[in-house]
Amino acid sequence: MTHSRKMGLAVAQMGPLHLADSRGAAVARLMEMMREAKSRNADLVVFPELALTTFFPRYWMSEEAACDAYFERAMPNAETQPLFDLARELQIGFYLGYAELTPEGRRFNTAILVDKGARIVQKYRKIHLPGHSDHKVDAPFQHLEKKFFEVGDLGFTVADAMGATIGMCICNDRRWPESWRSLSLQGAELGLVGYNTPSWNIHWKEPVHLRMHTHLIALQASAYQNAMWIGAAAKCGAEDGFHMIGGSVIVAPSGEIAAQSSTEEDEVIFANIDLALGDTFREHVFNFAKHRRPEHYTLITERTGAGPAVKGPE
Ligand code: ING
Repeated sequence: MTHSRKMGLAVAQMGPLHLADSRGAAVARLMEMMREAKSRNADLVVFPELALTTFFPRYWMSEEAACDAYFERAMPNAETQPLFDLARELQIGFYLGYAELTPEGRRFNTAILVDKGARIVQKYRKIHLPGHSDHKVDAPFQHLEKKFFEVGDLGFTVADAMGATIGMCICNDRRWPESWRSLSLQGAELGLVGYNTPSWNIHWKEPVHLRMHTHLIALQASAYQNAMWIGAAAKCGAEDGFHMIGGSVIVAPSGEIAAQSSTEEDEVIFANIDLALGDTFREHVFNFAKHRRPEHYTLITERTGAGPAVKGPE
């Protein structure tokens, strides 16, 4: 075991943000949790995906209407500057998810990593966009991420900040092993992810407990298979009646859950993580350089959907 490399990691879970809630109200709640995270001696606090507004892709509207109501044209901006100022005052870094409208008019589901000096050190734009772009008029709600967002164009990247090599992804990305492996192949030892996960499946009668089950196994498996700590922050509870799961967690490189939320409200969870724990897994069982065989993995990047069987040697 290498010498310990401790870091205070907080995950700030948000309860519902309703249509009627202003960005100012959202930021005030984020600031309150940032203060609590600091009081727990956190170096970094993870906020959810789309943390400034309700999960608006559940509603059918034009892209223009969505942009006017839910997208940020700059970051920081007037509403979020107080959060950046507080981060600098408290000397704490943070991950923040929000809807990004670029000066060129492009729309992304975005997350940023901000360091203790309130400098944006990394930006990530969501690559795996779930849902649909058509209006499902008979569905109880929509999931229009494919309508409102472009596929992220920044790839999966890592940054060295707060004493760790940190990778980011967003929500549905956490269900795809390619996301986390792309980060761990760059040395990420801590992965951050915000999410908004409806508890109700509009496609088939999925038992509701499975939403939590698949959420947790995706994160626990990914942390273990990539020898990384993962901090995952939910926005959850019933937003204007539309329920989303909680289950914010801090997962260790062993795959064990080090901390988990127990409410569907604003709740800060914390763990004093030892980044050195991942070193052991990277040195032995997941020593990529020693054990991986990419020459046998080509299907993973050659194919998008499943295709015909690859015949073995006759
Ligand atoms: N939400 C959900 C998520 O991946 C989803 C969508 C839920 C897809 C369950 C598949 C299964 O957690 C977002 N925002 O991606």
